[in-house]
Formats: sequence, C-alpha cells, structure tokens
Amino acid sequence: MELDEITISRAIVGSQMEKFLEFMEMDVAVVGGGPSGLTASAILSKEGYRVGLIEKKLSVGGGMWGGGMMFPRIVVQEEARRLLDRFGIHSTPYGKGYYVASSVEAVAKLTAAACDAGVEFFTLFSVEDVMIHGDGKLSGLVLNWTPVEMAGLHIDPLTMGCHVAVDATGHDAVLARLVERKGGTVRVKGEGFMWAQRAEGEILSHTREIFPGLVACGMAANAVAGEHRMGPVFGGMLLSGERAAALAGSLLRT
Ligand code: 48F
Repeated sequence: MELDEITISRAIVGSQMEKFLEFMEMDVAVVGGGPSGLTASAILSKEGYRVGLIEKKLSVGGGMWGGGMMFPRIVVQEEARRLLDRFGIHSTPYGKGYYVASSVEAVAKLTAAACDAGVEFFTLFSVEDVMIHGDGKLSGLVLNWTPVEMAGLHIDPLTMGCHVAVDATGHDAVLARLVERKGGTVRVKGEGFMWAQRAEGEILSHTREIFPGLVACGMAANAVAGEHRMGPVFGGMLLSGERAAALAGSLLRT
C-alpha cells in the first residue's frame, strides 16, 4: 500500500472535526479526567447518554497516575472494592479492608471502560468559563486549547453545549469557582487538612448538584464543601464518580 501524507492529515482533521461538531451539544460534559471523572463518564456513557470528557492535559488519569508520592500504587477500601472488580482492576488485600492496586492499571482500565462505553475524549481542551443564560441553569462550557491558555495568547474561545456538566476538576474545583466568581449561588469553601477517614466518609454527601445543571464530584465536591483531603486512598473518588453518574442520569430524565 502506498502511503499519502495528505490523506493521513485529512483523516485526522476530518474525523476529529466531525466528533467536535457531534459533541457541540451533548447530554453530559464531564470536566476532568481523573478517577472520579473517568468513573462518572464510563457509567453514564454505558447507560446510553452522549458523554464528552473534557481534559486540559495531554493525558487523562489526573492525580491517580502518581499513586502516593510517585509510588505507582493506590489503596482502595472495602466499600469501593466492587468498583475495582467492576472495571477489572486487579487488587491485593492488605490488612483488614484495604486493597492495593497498580495506579497505572487503574487509570488504564478506567480509561478503557470509558472508551468501550463510547465516551468521546477532548484532551488539551481547557474550560475557562461556563454559559448560564436567563433560565439560571448551566447550559454549556466555554473552552480553549490548553496551549493557547499556556502561551497567554489573546484568542477567543469556543463553546460546547450540555444538559448537565460534572465538575471533576479535582482540588481546584474549577467550574464551581467560575460560577462562584461570576455571582452564582455556589460557595467554594476550599479543602481542609488531611483526614482520610472523615474525607472518605463524607464525600458521597458532598457529591451533589451544586448549581442547576452542575454536579460536583471527587475532590471538587470536597473542596466545595470545605471537607478534608484524603491522600492516596481512592475508594471515595470511584464511589463519588458513580454517584455523580446517578445524579446526572436522574437530572437528564427529569
Ligand atoms: O485531580 P484529579 O485526579 O481529580 P479527582 O477525580 O481525583 C482526585 C485524586 O486524583 C487525588 C485525591 C484522592 O485521593 O486527592 O488527588 O477528584 O483530576 C482532575 C482533572 O481535571 C483536569 C486536570 O488536568 C485533571 O486531570 N482539569 C483541571 N482543570 C481543568 C481540567 C479545566 N479547566 N479544564 C479541563 N480539565
């Protein structure tokens, strides 16, 4: 077969632009591809919703790749073990109720599950604002290429519409802070000291619709609530992603 560079370029640009246009209006925009966002998007897409995952970095995985202090291992507690099993992530028991898994495998398997379920990934897309019109509900995202943001170039963004957005941006709680800064009803209290027991215990109650059309999950949910941080125990992230998917699904059905 004779290879033609122009065809290769056309294939890349054409197919990606097609997806970009297809996802200009989506059911759920999950912002942030860490463990909570990957879990939420995989579950929602499996349920048949059109889900786009917007990630500002080159790769998804967020804070999970690095495990604890660059040791590529994560710990998951008993309550979330079923999610390790659901996504086919191998784990080894460690003491009573703790399971250790490879952070690389965990990211790979969550990402694979999201791909298999039909999630469309928009990497190197950075959310810089949200759309809230007269009805007072979040209706879309304002985005730019991350390199544009990094270079400080003066280039206007584009927009993508969604029925529900999930703030899975981790410690920064980017969407929540944007809504807060522009006078929305959200207040981001900021996360507290490390206290794994409490932070993991409360994360599900903080995973909620924080503004009409905006669900917060993972560390973003804890940051909004002023909850503590938990370090490299990841059960709460998976459970929070699962809960965010359930909440987004019920918002889409009403
Ligand atoms: O930080 P991150 O992994 O969030 P998470 O799912 O999980 C937190 C844990 O990794 C860990 C922890 C739990 O044990 O404390 O930190 O809550 O992933 C957040 C993702 O959001 C992306 C960011 O690059 C990362 O991959 N992100 C942040 N801001 C934006 C964004 C933005 N403006 N636009 C798009 N993506």
